[in-house]
Amino acid sequence: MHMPKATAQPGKAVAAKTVAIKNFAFAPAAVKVPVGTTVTWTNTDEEPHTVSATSGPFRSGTLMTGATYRYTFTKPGKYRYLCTIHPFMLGTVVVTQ
Ligand SMILES: [Cu+2]
Repeated sequence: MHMPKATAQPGKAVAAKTVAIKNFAFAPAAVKVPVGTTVTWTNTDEEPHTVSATSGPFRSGTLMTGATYRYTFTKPGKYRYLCTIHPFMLGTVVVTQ
């Protein structure tokens, strides 16, 4: 059986600086931005979520419906993050030089 690939593969970073939080997922789940970019997350769900780096510098606190969180990436690297309320929600920001 040949299954179609999911459109939002966490490993495939797309160029974007806005991330929606919807249906208990980050969309897109992986983004790639140049250093110095401010990334904005917006919670469009009815549930609260967080944007929390797994071993890194940013931590949004609880985002209620409609709330946004912004973080400016000043160092290149790969930043993994999750929602601490729903730890199955995973995302990645790749920051290029
Ligand atoms: Cu969540």
